[in-house]
Amino acid sequence: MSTTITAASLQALAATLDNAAKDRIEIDPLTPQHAFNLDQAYQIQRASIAQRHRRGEQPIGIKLGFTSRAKMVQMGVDSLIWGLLTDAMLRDDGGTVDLADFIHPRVEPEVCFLTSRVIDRPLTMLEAVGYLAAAAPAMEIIDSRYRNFKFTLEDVVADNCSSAALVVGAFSDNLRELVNCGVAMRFNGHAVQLGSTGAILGNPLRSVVQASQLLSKAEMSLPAGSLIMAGAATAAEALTPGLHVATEIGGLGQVEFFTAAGEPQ
Ligand code: OOG
Ligand code: MG
Repeated sequence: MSTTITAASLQALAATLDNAAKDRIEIDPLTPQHAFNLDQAYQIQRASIAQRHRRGEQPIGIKLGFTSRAKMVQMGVDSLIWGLLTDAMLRDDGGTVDLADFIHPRVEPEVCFLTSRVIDRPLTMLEAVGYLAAAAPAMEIIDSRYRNFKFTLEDVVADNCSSAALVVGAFSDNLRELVNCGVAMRFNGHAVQLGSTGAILGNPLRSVVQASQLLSKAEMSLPAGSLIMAGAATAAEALTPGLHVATEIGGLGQVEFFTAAGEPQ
């Protein structure tokens, strides 16, 4: 896409997305009005996360998106994407998630890695395990700022890949046997999504390899002790009040939360 969008416009779009997330107000997709390319979409994403950092939020890691066919098919987007996580997005395992924090939240089952060393170059599959301390069952709550969760690749990247919140279960050092583990996400005890960790790029460790390549291309590094959300193993499910939401991953255990409909602030 050829474009003449200015740095000032990129900043303005970042502010629009940051405000939409902060005030929980859905907006129309940006690309029909503003022609920006994928590189510029990442610039908008970085600028909108910089606003969060200015408000005191701390970086905690990164997330990958569209690492499974199930998600690509659900959202109609077929490229791997990545976004930035902050501490304000963390919710407690076993705790209550207030749906008033979101516009139209959905939940998806993921694997979360904890890094043990700084990642500052592209890693191979063989090297990846050596950069990780642990893995945990996790869920991501996504909340596109765009009306009806409808967006182009550039739109969703600018919107920090729909990141809204994450719940991470207990970490274990079982890193080598994650290739084909059963994944079950349940609402009030009923399975709503069933799948396998193999749906995540064939092996969720491949998300770490991909993350290292994306970081390197962006000339960024990831400190030791960071989280890497590997991407959803299945399609996402809409959240409603009064749910007990649990995800069980074979070999990693369970992560859970409850939903409540609080009053919007
Ligand atoms: C974009 C985020 C995709 C994943 O795990 O695939 C994602 C979206 O679905 O709105 O987080
Ligand atoms: Mg996700």
